[in-house]
Amino acid sequence: MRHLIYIFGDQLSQNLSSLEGFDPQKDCILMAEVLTEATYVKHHKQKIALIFSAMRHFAQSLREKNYSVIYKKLDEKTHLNDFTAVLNDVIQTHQPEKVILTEPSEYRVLEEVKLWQKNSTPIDIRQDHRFLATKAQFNQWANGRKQLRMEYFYRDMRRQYNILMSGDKPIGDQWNFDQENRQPPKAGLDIPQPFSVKPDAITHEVLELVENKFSDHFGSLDQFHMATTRQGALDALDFFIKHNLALFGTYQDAMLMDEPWLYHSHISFYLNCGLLEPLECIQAAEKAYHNDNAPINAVEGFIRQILGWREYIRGIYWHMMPDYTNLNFLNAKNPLPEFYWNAETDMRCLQQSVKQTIDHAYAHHIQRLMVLGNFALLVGIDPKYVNEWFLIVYADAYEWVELPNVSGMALFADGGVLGSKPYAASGAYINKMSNYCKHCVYKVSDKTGPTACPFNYLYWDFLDRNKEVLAKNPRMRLIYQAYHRMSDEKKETIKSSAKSFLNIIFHK
Ligand code: FAD
Ligand code: DLZ
Ligand code: SF4
Repeated sequence: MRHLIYIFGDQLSQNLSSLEGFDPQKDCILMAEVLTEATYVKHHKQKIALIFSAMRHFAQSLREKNYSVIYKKLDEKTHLNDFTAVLNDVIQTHQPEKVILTEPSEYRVLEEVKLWQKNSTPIDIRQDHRFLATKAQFNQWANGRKQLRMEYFYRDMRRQYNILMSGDKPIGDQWNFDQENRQPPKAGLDIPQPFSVKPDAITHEVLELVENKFSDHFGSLDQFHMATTRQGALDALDFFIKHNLALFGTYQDAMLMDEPWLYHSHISFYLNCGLLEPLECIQAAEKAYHNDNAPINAVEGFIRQILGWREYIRGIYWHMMPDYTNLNFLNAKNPLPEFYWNAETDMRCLQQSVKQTIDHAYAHHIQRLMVLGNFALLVGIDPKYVNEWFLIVYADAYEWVELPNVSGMALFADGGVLGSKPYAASGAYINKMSNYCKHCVYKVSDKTGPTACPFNYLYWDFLDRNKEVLAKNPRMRLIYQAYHRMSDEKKETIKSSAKSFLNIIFHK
């Protein structure tokens, strides 16, 4: 054997850098389902099912091109537990001249792979061209800047890839159309049924394997309907462009009872495991704009998520690792309340967000940020528990994208690297953007006391608890001025409502 190409479960693309120069006569691909990856956290069952089924389908598509593939299934008797054991075993049997791989997306796995450089078989670790900004490019942009604001990074990316540009100006003379976006939901919205794929024989086999081997993992497999092939993922993208893109921007932040999908794209699962590439998603949206199939506010809003946020988040991750995992700027120490696992809470917004996470391994951005993340921020849950939860429960979760979103965006654990102030909000925000409060036992209009929405007093209690570090932040000045204007009596009532509530959820 000449080259052995090791392909990981989130690298399911035939355009992968490690496949450049592949010679089917001389080279071979290695893929393996390994227990360590499936259990380093107890991933949602649907996440494991997606990855294993997509890996098996990908291997099949390679074999259809007459590529030789060594594929280790988890349920084979001879299967080995981790990437290193699998690689060493295959090297011993097949004696390749060289091992080639595309760099892993996560720090943890890159560290493991670096140890392979000590083997006698040479190893070629190539850059991952699926991302649109290289790590070096991001570092160059970030170094020497006081603030790493996504907006400026995004503008550079628009120019670099000539996306929604008219010469050197943004189309519509604005980089950002958010004043037209982020509307509250209206009654009677016509929300399309989500794109869904009926499991085929390969997926059925994987679903059975996951149910048997990972029965104690979070989540349910009952409603699994994800695409697990390249064609399926392209169909999902096409479905979004046709049915949801036009209203994506307008209702990007809206939340509705029993409506998990709304007008979002639901493509992060596919982007993050390699079944879709970011540039093709961006170009599909841009084309819809030029063909008058979607307005600029929707198209720009969607493109910003992928060309801006996704690349920026990945850049921050590699710029800040390994220290980023341990940051806890607000010194939050509380455990994760049980309802994050079972949805058993009277707080309707949290109950809905957790319930759909159990059912679909999916929640949209505002549910993650302003409901689940906001609550964890306000009550001071230790970032290590919050990160672990987010890494477990979403089918699109890999540390490179989960960690900056959780520690940086939701928890302000990085003290302002990613956001200039915490995304803390009271019940008023959730009430404005959803119909959850109408279906809740708590009253969003009440500020304190047993019937009041907990987000209301927890918000002020959070500001009070963290005033030493947050009051200095210029973007928090107005809110602290409002807090200082409150009477001592009101502050005491807030504190006592918060204390009773926290005592109950943390069993003190
Ligand atoms: P859409 O709303 O349709 O957006 C389109 C695409 O833009 C997404 O598919 C995604 O690829 C990209 N995108 C949008 N926002 C972000 C962002 N902040 N960071 C990176 N990409 C973005 N995204 C993940 O892919 N994996 C995670 O583990 C993850 N964890 C998150 C945790 C928290 C606390 C928060 C606040 C956000 C997290 N996000 C994560 C970002 C975002 O919520 C999801 O990408 C999005 O909800 C996926 O659903 P969608 O495909 O329908 O996205
Ligand atoms: C997420 C995941 C899971 C559950 N299982 C596997 C696996 O068995 N084999 C594999 O190659 N990849 C898996 N993955 C995806 C990896 O965790 C992902 O490729 C790493 O995060 C790369 O850094
Ligand atoms: Fe959530 Fe408060 Fe609204 Fe209830 S009232 S749904 S707890 S924001």
